[in-house]
Amino acid sequence: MLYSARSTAEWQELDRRHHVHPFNDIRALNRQGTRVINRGEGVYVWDTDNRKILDGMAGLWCVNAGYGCRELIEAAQQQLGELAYYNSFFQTATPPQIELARQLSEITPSGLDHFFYANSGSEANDTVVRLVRHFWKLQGKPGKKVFIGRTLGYHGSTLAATSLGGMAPMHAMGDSLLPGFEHIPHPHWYASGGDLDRDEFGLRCARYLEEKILELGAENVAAFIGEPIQGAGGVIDPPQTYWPEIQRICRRHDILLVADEVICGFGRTGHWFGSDTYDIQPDLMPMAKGLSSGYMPISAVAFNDRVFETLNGGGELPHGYTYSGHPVACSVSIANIELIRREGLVEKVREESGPYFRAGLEEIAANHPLVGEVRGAGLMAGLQLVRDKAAREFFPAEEKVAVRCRDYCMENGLILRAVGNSMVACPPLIIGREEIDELLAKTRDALDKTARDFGLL
Ligand code: PXG
Repeated sequence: MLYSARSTAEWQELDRRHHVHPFNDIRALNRQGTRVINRGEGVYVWDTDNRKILDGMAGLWCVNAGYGCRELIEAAQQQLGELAYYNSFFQTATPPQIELARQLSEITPSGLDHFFYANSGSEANDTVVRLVRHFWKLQGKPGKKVFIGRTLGYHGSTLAATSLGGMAPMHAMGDSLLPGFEHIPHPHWYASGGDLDRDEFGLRCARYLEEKILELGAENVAAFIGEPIQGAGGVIDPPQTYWPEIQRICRRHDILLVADEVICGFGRTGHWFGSDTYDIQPDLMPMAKGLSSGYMPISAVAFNDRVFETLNGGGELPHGYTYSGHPVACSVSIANIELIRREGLVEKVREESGPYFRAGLEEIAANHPLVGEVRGAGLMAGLQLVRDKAAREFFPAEEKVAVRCRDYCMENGLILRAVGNSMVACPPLIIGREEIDELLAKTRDALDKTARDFGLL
């Protein structure tokens, strides 16, 4: 095995000294010591103490094909041997770039047939911001610049992506909220629905968009961006009334609609894209993560004809990255899409594993004092932890109830995420029934231990 000569303690010490971790309280992490992961197979990863852990988060919402997938590995090896790199800047292209775009046009919602490549979800969303503003200028409406996103939306960590997102601590860090970005409330019915039923609440939340557009003036608004289901915000699945109304409002005011598919894309919700699950017809669609199952960094933005033709008529497009459409990442993505198709993973998630997983979570929730709500679609789920189910009373943030539960999961050999007061799960799409059973049993045990700690059991 590569790099296996050091002990866990040695890795931890070097990590402390030299490696700055993203999204961490670094001092707290250093006190505790990093868990060093060095192997993966199927839905499991192993750490340097040889502990086997069920990865209920598919890495970071991305390893949809599972670990150790031969054909993805071989696609990378073969492409590295044939042509490790070439750019697409100077009237050149590579076959994997072209073939991947062709295959994407077959699986993305109809009308989205043109693709620009980048290397991460953040870069895809920066691309959206630059190209959408460019689009409106070319349309003769240079005033249309403002982007409207949502609270608890997550679109990445570059400056523009941070601004599109609605994560307050990220905005606060180094004044990262750029001018020209606005946010409306996210549609979490269980937390904020009050006396409205789910569908009424969905309409209410969508109409915040219209109010915001009227406040700003439609002549100043470029686009609305939203994840079909908000992932990093805690798997917030909107009421069925929400997206149709958002779409109607965007069309009515000639605002571009951007569906951020970085998490929802490539089968996660039981359809190829979250936009299929919610019947959204976006103008632009950023995607990443599941595009290559996380095996290589790659992202893309899909455009419809209107956006594409307008950009085409605009002379030189002064935008791009050295690694836009990296041939190795494109080859791996092609192999990944072929695998998803051949194995029928999207249909499996929709008809078998997704409903089985959901039924298991619903059963836990029905009998557990700590779980107020199950959210999500397909193999993407959020469990809302509550202090009092009947009164729908939440825990105060400082009690860190979900972090406690997450730590019990890890003691059980299961990785789940804690987001606010919710537990979040997003296992590889190849997960089988027995592995789902294991995930559910370990989750239930961790919930029991947490409930005992908080006096609920
Ligand atoms: N859009 C969405 C919807 C995402 O979930 C990004 C864009 C940015 O992608 P990159 O590749 O630039 O990271 C994401 C990323 C979490 C967590 O804690 C989620 C993400 C990234 C890091 C942490 O849930 N999602």
